[in-house]
Amino acid sequence: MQRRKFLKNSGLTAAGMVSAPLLTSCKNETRSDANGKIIVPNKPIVVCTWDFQNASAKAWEVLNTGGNALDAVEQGVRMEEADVNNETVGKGGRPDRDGNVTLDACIMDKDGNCGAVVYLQNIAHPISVARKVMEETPHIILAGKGAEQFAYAQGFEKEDLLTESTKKQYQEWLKTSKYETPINIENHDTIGMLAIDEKGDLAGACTTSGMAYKMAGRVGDSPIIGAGLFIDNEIGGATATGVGEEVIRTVGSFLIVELMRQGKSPQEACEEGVKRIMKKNEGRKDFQIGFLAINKRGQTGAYCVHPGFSYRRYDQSGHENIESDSFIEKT
Ligand code: SD4
Repeated sequence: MQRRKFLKNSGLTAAGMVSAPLLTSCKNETRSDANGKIIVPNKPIVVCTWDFQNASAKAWEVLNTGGNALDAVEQGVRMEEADVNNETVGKGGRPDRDGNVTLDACIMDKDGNCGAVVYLQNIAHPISVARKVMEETPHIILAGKGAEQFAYAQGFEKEDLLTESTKKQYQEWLKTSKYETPINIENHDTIGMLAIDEKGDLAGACTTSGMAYKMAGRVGDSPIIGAGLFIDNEIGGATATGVGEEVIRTVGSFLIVELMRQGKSPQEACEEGVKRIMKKNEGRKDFQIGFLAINKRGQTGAYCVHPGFSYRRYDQSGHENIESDSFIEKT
């Protein structure tokens, strides 16, 4: 049902959107593809992993007032980094097995510029530090203490990221100290966000506290360009959530963008991405991966291993939470 709804919506034309409540003043230019078929890009548009309403609304606000995609994704995901009730991203994220909250994030723009921070401590907004790495340094990834020092030099404040709630949960966890990768943590998890602005340019951001109770020093897919996030302004973008080790093994987001380059729709590309992972893990059902993709025309798609993953989409027609189809069927 959800899938059909998605397919129907992905075919919306600009004319079909005119009566929608969130209509913007932007003009969707009409172009044709190689076969002469008329293309009406759906823009601006923003999508994010899971049902992060506040984050996507913030990004939409930026896009809907003429802001660019890069600012939209940064401002959008910052909402989740700041929300202490979200225990998988930013401040209030669950710690590693030593009790330290270590954050990973990356950002990528229309020109292929990118920045990332890994194993960052004491800073609530890793996405903004990642953007600074992209814009203010000759590097792409800064890690650990170096990233933290760089953040202070850029004016970021030191903050304790552990909350009463996550401290309590950690103390409880210590009783068994068992590392598990639960499926659909809290039903909202790492946030990956993809946007196309009024000019038709893409950007993406991904930010997380990683897998709870991971080994000290562990870095997942989320800050790795090509794994947790990839943007190609000619083709589209993709982002991932779930067990990062599996996403890295297939360079998931890059794979999905390349599959779209070869002509697959975002939906088909996400499905193929998950299938590649499952092929390497035959018989395993103990982990979740969710992929989300958008193409240059503003068509979107998502696919996951276990039922339960969804994504929120904001465009001129309004906004909705779209349930993703899954490799393992709903029972
Ligand atoms: C990671 N992909 O660190 C992230 C975390 C995540 O469900 O998305 N968890 O592997």
